Amino acid sequence: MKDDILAHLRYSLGKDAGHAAIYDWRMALSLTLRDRMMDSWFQSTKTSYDRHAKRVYYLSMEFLIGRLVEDVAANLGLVEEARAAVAELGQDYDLLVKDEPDAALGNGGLGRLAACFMDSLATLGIPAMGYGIRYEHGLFEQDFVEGQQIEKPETWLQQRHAWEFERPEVSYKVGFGGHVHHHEGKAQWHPHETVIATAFDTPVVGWQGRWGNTLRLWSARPQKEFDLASFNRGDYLAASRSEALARTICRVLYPDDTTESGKELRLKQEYFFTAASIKDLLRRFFTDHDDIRQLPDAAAIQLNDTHPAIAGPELVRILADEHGLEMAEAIDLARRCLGYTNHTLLPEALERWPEWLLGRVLPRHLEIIRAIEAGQQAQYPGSPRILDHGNVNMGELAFIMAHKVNGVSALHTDLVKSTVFADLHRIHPTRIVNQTNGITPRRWLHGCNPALSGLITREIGEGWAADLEQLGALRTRTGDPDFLRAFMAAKRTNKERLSNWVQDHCGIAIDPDAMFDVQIKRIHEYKRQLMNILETIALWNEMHANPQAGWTPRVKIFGGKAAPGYHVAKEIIRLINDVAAVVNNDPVTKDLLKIVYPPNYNVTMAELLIPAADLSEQISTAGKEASGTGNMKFALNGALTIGTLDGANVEIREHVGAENFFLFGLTAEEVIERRSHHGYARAAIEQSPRMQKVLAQIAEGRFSPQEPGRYHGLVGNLWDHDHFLVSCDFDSYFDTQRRADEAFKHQATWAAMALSNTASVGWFSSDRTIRGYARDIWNVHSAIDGQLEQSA
Ligand code: GPQ
Repeated sequence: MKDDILAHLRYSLGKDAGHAAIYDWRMALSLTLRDRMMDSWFQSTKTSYDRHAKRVYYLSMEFLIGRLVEDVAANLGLVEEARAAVAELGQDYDLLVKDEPDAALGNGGLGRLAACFMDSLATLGIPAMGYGIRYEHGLFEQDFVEGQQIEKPETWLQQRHAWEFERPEVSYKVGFGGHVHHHEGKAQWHPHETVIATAFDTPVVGWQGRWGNTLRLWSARPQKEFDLASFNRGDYLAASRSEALARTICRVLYPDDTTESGKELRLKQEYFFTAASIKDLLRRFFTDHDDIRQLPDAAAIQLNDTHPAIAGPELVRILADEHGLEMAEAIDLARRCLGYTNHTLLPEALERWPEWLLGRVLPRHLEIIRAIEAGQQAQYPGSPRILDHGNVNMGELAFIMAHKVNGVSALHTDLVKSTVFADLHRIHPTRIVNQTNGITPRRWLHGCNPALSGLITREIGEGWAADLEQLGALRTRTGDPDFLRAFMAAKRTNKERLSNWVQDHCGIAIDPDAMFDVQIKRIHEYKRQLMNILETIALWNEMHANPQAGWTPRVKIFGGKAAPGYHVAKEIIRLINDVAAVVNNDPVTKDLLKIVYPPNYNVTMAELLIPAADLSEQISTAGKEASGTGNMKFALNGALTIGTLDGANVEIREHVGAENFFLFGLTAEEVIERRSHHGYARAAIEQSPRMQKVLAQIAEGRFSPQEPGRYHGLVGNLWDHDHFLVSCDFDSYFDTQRRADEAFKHQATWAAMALSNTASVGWFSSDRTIRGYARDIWNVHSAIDGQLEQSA
């Protein structure tokens, strides 16, 4: 490996060892590791072709990948060898790892789920391809200036991306606008503008390198580079006009998470990558088929939310307009290929496009959507409408065009059936299925937590990384004091690692013996970071008034970004930072409470924080969090959850046992009921002196003395509206936190509870999730023997 690294340094980077920068060494190492994936990757492709295997096509606007060096090295079993080779070359392996940009081509849970799925598909040996967009700029970089979020462009592609292969020969035209020509019952779309989609492939090799799939991200380039005639005339702007759309389409990831933004460019992004992906999979299909009617036997196309929902009409367009199928047959055939995953019930997140806009950008698709609508209405009179009040409802479109629709946790799927898609569910009672989310144990335990995974492997062997339910064997160790001590020693190692990092990056000294209480996720009102910071203030008040009362010292850790246009979320960020500035400087509570909010939370930061957490905050208003996946990562790494009966919390609690989970708050049903009471928030606050005091302090400017009125709006909204019922759950949350304090004082019992979590959440592996999709939705098989036989 040493020789290979040196060869790459010389021949791929053009440097000799004496002149190489960290970047060069990191690239040389990455390219060396990438080489090691090739045999398995080629072999997998060949096997898929030889067997005419059905493939999964996972269409997603987001893949939140993070760094890859360690991930790839671990999957290939090359970590030790790589570390040694780099050391022999006089370089620091850990520094090289840290030099890699964090690929943030996603916002949050939805994008990270797609990345975990890619890992599991490869580990399970399921022939699959992920399709997405190669954004030039991923999710913005967050900074805090005077406590306020500032967004800066992210620049991961300013350096060469080590893992990808550009495929100029894999290019397709994608059209926009123009008109439709109808002649003798045939329709032909003549787009006004065309861009070229070019593939960039990243190999994704699963555990132990047994199988490799491809993540194919599309980049746009202009059809005509530039207009030489205009250029020669000296009209430089006109010369590059055709470039503008292409350059813009892949420029940046939309930073809205579970909030719709409705911009024309976003629609173009969605169609751009969907159209290129469909063309690509059809080209592959026709290499070994000649009858388009066999497509459902060869391709399972999964829509990650409605973002690629235009795949339905696009496939119908190709089948009808280019292959001459009757509209009804085209719709039916397309449906047999398509599955749709719903990730939210929040009404503001359900995509709707104005009909005029969709018709202008995709005129033929609008006609096809009308035909789909007409077919649905003819067969099921009174069916919910796709086209409605001048809008195109992408949820209804995706539902009607999919043979299976899934929710992402048991509760969420029930709510999908009883609320957003209740009427469609009555018409199609077998279409909705549940697939509870999962996480890859390779990144989220093996990779991020060497201390704990080393201990586990010594205890039960290394099979758990590909069969996470083996962790169940650890349940017998919850009564073994020696093992519990070792388990807590691993946690302690991770807490020290984090404490050092917090000192270096935030300048705050935190005590590894304190309880590390962590809430990391996008900032959103329904996730209730606001309730967390209110509880922190209440705790501080009581600690300050009575510092000798035997408190459990705490470090409250926050991480997360707000969508740039989401005003309330940004106020919450500022409040957390304002409160931190006051609390962290209080000499009375200095050994009892600290608040840490490092800017720019991302996958890499999660890998540092999660292994060090004692308490995992999963406190969304019941019925609002579709699943959550951070909740699973924390439990796997031995944190206890404080949480509501929401999303996958419900199933996590069933697995780990009610006695190992700090439950509080209203249920989803109670939330709905409570909302029907006029003035529920005011009534709740009036019954809570503790909350009243906190709200008064904020409103009086205790945390913003330079601008006492800064949070009038935020506080006023809690009294008068409080749509997410912070007021109603506050007291029960506070009391439950104090139960957690008590439990933490008894470290031996805490250790047993924490270990019960690690031992009991093997079911939340994304391998289990993918087996479920393979069986219930895709009807695909593993090319590695025995891989799908484990329980799904
Ligand atoms: N989710 Cl609709 C996102 O991260 N972005 C989105 O745009 C939508 C959903 C999340 C959802 O909030 C979490 O509860 C899920 O665990 C996650 O998707 C994956 O299903």
